[in-house]
Amino acid sequence: MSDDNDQYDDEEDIILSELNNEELVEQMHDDLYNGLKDEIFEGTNILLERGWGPDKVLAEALVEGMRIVGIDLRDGILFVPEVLMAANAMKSGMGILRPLLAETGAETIGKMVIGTVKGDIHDIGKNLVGMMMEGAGFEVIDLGINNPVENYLAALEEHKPDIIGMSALLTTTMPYMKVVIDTLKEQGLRDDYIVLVGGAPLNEEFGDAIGADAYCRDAAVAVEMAKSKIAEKRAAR
Ligand code: B1M
Repeated sequence: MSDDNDQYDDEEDIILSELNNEELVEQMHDDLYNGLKDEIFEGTNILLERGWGPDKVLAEALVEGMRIVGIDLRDGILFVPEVLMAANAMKSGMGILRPLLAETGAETIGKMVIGTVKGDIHDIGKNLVGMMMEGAGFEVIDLGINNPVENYLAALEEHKPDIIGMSALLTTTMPYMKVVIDTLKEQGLRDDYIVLVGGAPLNEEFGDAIGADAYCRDAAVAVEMAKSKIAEKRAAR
């Protein structure tokens, strides 16, 4: 067997369960980078078995790994197909964490319709927000990706939520959030709902400028904001 093959065998021989937590998290960042779905699934389970909370696994192993992927995509080191594989790998870990995060919520404290806006197919952050909201006791109706304003309107009619959540990851799609808010205003519906927006390219100033109730930096902020805005609204009634 050649040296090259020996090296390959060494790489194949990593046994995730034999790594300590720090090594395992680092390995998971690499596995996420390389789009290794099964390894992410296994690593997620190992960390949970070792007593890590689902929120810690999510933040330290998955979200941090995805942040590294994002930097290399930006710098032209990774390309879309590789990033898609990384996103798929992340989803295999999220599939395990979703019910665990949801378990902590006792009763429904409000209802949210959430979707990624028209032209945008990024859904990892939105899904995280949905999971964390479910975990906090909200009922979440997920509209998926690429939603024109009609989808939001139909969902409001059907589900009568307290909150509309919109996600956008592209500078080219974030202005569409204003289209949705303006349509709500035109139809006299704006004040019936709390509108929360989020996504990496947004900021608080943008949220204010388009007339949202709040910009949410991350999923944890989304949960806190949802709770406080609902409490405010109920107190005002
Ligand atoms: Co895209 N992509 N992508 N991508 N992608 C970004 C966003 C980008 C910043 C990468 C880069 O250049 N560094 C860049 C946007 C640049 C810009 O607009 N200025 C970019 C680009 C350019 C593109 C394409 C145009 C690439 C191309 O085709 N040339 C293309 C666009 C397709 C389209 O949408 N029409 C594209 C495609 C893709 C993939 C399909 C390959 C894949 C998406 C897979 C999927 O989502 N299923 C992908 C990915 C994975 C990324 C990066 C690497 C990671 C995004 C992510 O999942 N982050 C991203 C780089 C980056 O952001 N670092 C990038 C992890 C996630 C947990 O964070 O989504 O920010 P985030 O969500 C957070 C908060 O923002 C907040 O809470 C979440 C959890 O804490 N939040 C909300 C989000 N939504 C919220 C909603 C709320 C509240 C809070 O409502 C209440």
